[in-house]
Amino acid sequence: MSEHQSMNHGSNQHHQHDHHQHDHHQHDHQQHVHQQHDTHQHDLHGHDTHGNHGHHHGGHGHHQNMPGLYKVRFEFPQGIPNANEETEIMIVTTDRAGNPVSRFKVTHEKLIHLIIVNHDLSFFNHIHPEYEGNGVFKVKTVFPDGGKYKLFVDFVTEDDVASNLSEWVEVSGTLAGHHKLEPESKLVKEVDGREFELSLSTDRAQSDTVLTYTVRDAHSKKEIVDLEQYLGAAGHVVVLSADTKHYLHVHPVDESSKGPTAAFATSFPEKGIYKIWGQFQHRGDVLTVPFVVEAK
Ligand SMILES: [Cu+2]
Repeated sequence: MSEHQSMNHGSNQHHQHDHHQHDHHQHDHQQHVHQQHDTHQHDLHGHDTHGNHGHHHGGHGHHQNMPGLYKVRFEFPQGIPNANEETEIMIVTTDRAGNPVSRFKVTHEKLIHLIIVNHDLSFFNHIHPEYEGNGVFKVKTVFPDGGKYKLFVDFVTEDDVASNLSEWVEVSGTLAGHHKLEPESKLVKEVDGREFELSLSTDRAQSDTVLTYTVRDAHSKKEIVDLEQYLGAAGHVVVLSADTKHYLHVHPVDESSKGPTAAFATSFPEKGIYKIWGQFQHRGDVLTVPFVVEAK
């Protein structure tokens, strides 16, 4: 299967959201904490048995950690979505009492960020739904195949609670094959004429890890030094564990870097396979760069 990717993204602060709940591991430079809650308690999130990993929060915010304060519901006004058709997604945010969330803060140039992946992480989409009022956002997108997709939203409210909420949804249509994620031995990839090389300061789980991308022209191999800001930062990185349990949204150490390198500080919450999507902008092109690594 080809790598389906699309890209729009926004984000503008040093922070990252790990989608997992229970962890006592915090980076010392990180003050800002996030509400994390999976709307589906049956899956691997949330209050499960996976002890010691989880949320790593980057950045300079002052967000509070108030798990379960907000909830999200994903709806399809036109009914069950079909593969390859334009589909409207409605995102309904509420507090615990069911009242709409209304006071959103702009983060990374947007009120809300939606990441969509499929079951085997071969599909990745990062889009920005429009606010309709009353806690409701809408966006149109296309799911390329039938099957399960996981939707993640990131938003921050004016009470400085950062939420990352997710849910699996089902799309009808022909299923694509399931491909097992295999870690790549060589972390070099060409995307749209640019070559990205990824290096990890360590591949150890539960350690501080710096992901450093080096960007070159794919043909001349000349280093690229005119990366553009992409929604307010040098780049954006989403890290997802193969089982989708751990979701991290990571922003660069130096937000104003123009290349040839862009570094992102994170931590793999536990051993296992992760897919990492870096998103960059160069000469007007948004480039989404996937890599698969194993944290040991
Ligand atoms: Cu975004």
